[in-house]
Amino acid sequence: MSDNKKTDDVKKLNEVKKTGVSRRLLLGGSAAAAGAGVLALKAGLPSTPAHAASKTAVAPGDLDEYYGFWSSGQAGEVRIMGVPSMRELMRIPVFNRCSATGWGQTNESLKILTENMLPHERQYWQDKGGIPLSGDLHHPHMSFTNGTYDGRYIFVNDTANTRVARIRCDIMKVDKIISIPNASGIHGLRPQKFPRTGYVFANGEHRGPLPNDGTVLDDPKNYHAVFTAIDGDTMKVAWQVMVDGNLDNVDADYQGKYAVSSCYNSEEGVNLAGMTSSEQDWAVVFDIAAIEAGVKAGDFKTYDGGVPVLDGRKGSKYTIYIPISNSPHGVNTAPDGHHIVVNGKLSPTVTVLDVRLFADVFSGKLKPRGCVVAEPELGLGPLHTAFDNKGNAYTTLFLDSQACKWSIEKAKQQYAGKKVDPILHKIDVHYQPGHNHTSMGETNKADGKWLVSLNKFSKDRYINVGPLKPENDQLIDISGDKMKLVHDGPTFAEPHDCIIVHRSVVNPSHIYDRADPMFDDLKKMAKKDGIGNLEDAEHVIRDGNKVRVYMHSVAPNFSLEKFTVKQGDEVTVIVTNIDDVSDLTHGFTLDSHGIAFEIGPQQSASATFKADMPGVHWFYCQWFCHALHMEMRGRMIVEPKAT
Ligand code: RUQ
Ligand code: CUA
Repeated sequence: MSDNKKTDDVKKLNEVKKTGVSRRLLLGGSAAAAGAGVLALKAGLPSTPAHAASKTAVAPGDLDEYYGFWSSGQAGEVRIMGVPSMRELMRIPVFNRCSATGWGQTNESLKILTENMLPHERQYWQDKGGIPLSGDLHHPHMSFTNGTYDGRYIFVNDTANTRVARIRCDIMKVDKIISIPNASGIHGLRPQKFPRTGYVFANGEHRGPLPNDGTVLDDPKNYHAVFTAIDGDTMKVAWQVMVDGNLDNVDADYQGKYAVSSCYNSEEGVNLAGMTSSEQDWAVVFDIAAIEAGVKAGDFKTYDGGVPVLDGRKGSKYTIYIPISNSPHGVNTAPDGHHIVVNGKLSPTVTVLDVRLFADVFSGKLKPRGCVVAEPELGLGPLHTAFDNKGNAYTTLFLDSQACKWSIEKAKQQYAGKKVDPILHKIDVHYQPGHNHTSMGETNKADGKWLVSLNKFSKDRYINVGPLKPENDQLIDISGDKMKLVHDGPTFAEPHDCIIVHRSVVNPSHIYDRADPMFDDLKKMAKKDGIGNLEDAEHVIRDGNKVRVYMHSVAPNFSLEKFTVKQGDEVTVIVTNIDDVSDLTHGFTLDSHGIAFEIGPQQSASATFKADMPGVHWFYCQWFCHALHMEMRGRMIVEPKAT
């Protein structure tokens, strides 16, 4: 580098410091191009916060301000999006099998997928030859500390197989999956917001017999839905509460005292005195301290899994049932910390509860509906509500295909008898929105910049791709008085829900940490095989008809260019990527054996298979890692069985 060039770069860096434009713009670009980039960004990116949200285009080389964590419904994975660009950045396999990363196939992922299975699931898994169960992932939510995201974990539910999984945000991979006993169809899921997560609350949507062992069959009167609190640190079920009705969605308060679930009841007149109407549905409030005291006092039964199940049916001291009109759906706590919105679904209204009044309902001082402080009529099919930092709420109207912005305060005034209209603005979305979400909107750091509407139908918004159409995720600028639709983004099946997290909260690592406990099993195995260090392993260890093949990868080589086994051997290949450069991922694919997995920088991964075909089988690196990537391969030689 010439001295002149150096001085130029220093000048530019100083300018960047002043303008706040990313240093990355300068790397690799010519002086002129970089200078022009700085000017263009200066012109196009007003720095006042009031206008910041109107800039939707994220220029090449520039970074998004938010991470979006998107569920993928029946595709079973989580997707990381950039907001506001709406670019898909990464996929995190969870309840699916992933051909790119080897999820559902490496020994490490199989352990996570299977170690906490319930016995019947394990049986089913084995009967299917170890193929991962399908998944239906609806609700991704980050762990909280003091009412806002803390960047540790994302928790997700699987409605299809009654599971809850946890994603480590430092490496963006799943580290725990548990099956929830005694419940069916884990649907609504939210972490405790305060003081921290803490509990992860999960709703069992379907009602079933307890225990579900064949003693009760076609007798729906004896079916129950079960609410579950999972310890987010240990990923063990802490306790469960049996309720009346079917549970749908859930949210937690900002005080750490309550969880609130929407609850619809298809039953008529089940064992409940004082029920005013057979069609009446509820919001159920769970008193966390009372439940914990009940567990301590032994006021529970155990069924599957030995976890305490408390009786929280109507009239119990653990719950209150607040009557809500027909079939409520989403439950959303406002960032003001006091209001909880229960969305009417079949009713055109949303019901606003005030958390501060719950204690009086529990004590009997107030009637259950005494904690209702507003019930505005918004339009047809209100499903979910999101919030800004100015006291406004944004509700999806499924049947009207609209987003409705309304004022919580005005809705309260209207409920108190004043003649005001709480609705501030409506816009069309395309089409039939389910969930919506605002930037940081489920935390006490809601910032009122962006709203995403997750629409279930795209219909005519994209060129036709056949009978199965994508869903349509729309980005709406909410920084002004009026909502402004600024982006359409197609998505594959089927983002039910998302969260939008400021990037300052999330700090993933670039490479794996060799000291990470995730490698402990492999280290132990290597040690047993007399190998001191996975990193410099080039070993083929025979143990009866089991063979363990240790190698490392370093661009563009595997440390073993061939290894030899016998037909019928059970072979485990363990690869450690000793490259320590960001983005230098290798892979191990074994031809015609269904084996392919990712090995990130400084990661170890392994897979086990049967070498039942005699002959020569090539293995190769499937991530383009180097100019000589194509040459990064080797041979497995399988000697035929002696006849
Ligand atoms: S629910 S479309 Cu599965 Cu989140 Cu409301
Ligand atoms: Cu290593 Cu391609």
